[in-house]
Amino acid sequence: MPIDSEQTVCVLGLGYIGLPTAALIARSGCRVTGVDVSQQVVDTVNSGKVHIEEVDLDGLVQGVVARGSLTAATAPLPADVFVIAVPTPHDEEHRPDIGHVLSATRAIAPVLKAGNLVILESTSPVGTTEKVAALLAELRPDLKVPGACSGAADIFISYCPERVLPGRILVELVDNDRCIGGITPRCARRAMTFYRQFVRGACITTSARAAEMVKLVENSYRDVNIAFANELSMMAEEMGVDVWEVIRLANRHPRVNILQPGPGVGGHCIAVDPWFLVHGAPEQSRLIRTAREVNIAKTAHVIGAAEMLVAQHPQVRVACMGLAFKPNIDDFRESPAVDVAAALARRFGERISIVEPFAKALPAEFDGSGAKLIELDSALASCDLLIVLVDHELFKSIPLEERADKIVYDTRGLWPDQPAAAAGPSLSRVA
Ligand code: SAJ
Repeated sequence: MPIDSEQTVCVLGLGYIGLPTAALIARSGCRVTGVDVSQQVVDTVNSGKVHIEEVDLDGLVQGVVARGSLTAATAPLPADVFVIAVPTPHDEEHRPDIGHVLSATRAIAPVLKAGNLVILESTSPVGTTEKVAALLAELRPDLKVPGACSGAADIFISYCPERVLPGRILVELVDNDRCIGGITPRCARRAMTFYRQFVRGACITTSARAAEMVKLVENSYRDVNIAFANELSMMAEEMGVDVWEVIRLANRHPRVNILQPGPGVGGHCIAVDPWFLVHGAPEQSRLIRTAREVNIAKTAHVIGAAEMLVAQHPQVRVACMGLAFKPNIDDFRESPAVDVAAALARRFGERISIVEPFAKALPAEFDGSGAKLIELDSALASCDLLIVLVDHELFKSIPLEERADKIVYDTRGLWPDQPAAAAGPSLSRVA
């Protein structure tokens, strides 16, 4: 479905969501300006290149830039549609910071015209879209802004969160259902018309506040369920039971589907978004807050257990297997695997080696520690204690004969056939 070729779109924020979104809309036949505060990002995109790793994104961006459908700039130009996809971080006390959303709103205010559609896509605390509307009403008293005027408004303002999985972003941006919340029902319908032009999934309208909460609920749901698995893993370790077997067997019940324990929850969404909900209703969000605390505690638990194991085997070289925040990707930010491996490297220095097939060099957390990045084959040859932190396919495929006599602390349940007898303390294969 090609977009109306006259339609112009301005996407603010050229990060993991903004750039793929801008490129997809451009591919659909629209003229897109991608806006980013970083001149370096703007120059990279304008040269047809990408500054982030995502499957097939490089070819797509190269094509739409070459055709002139996507251009990057450091400030917004007048357009029919503005899509805000900037980061919403939180401070040390987990208070959400919508400063970038408000800056982007200030940046588009001078170029807004009657008939324009403004869409917020950034994960945001409930009520943020209303704040965007209030700010626009303040900055542009000449425009009738929805929610701040009586009768038909001059512009449309909606909230539509992305829900794509890193590594599948281009597929999921098109195929996933979209939940579209308007400041008014008219705003939601206008945004739905826009998304229907390049989304194959269902587009469902609601209020802006509900759509904001939907996004936060999705990631909190996953966080709570991972916390359940992580809590089970610590309980099973205490009781001397193999948690992987317990989960495998419990999941044979037709209505039970327990997720997998690990060294904690990483990434930029699941470990962050629940705090937005907790902050919005602190008294009522006991379960969600506790789940966050359980998942944070799991990383500390793994660090303690791994340190104990390494200390108990003073002559043995140690390999930490994986640094990414989840399998088969090269993203090492917000990764519990990095937290665990870096803690070991700081304490045990040169005894620690890191195997990470997706890394060319160790991240800054390892600077000065003495730990080294080594190939899998040299780790298997030189290290007798393996600490599995990421379930990369490459690690899964290591046959039993290459690891049967190793001591293994497997935080991901990667090798169910690992003989427990080879493990020394009760930690082996217990996450
Ligand atoms: N994890 C476990 N056990 C599991 C599943 C995951 O420990 O059984 C860990 C992973 O190892 C990782 C973390 O959770 O450290 C998060 O990984 P993920 O694959 O669950 O999710 P993300 O962060 O890559 O993407 C999530 C997705 N949200 C949901 O699945 C509800 C994605 O659809 C969202 O678009 C994305 O957050 C986002 O941008 O909000």
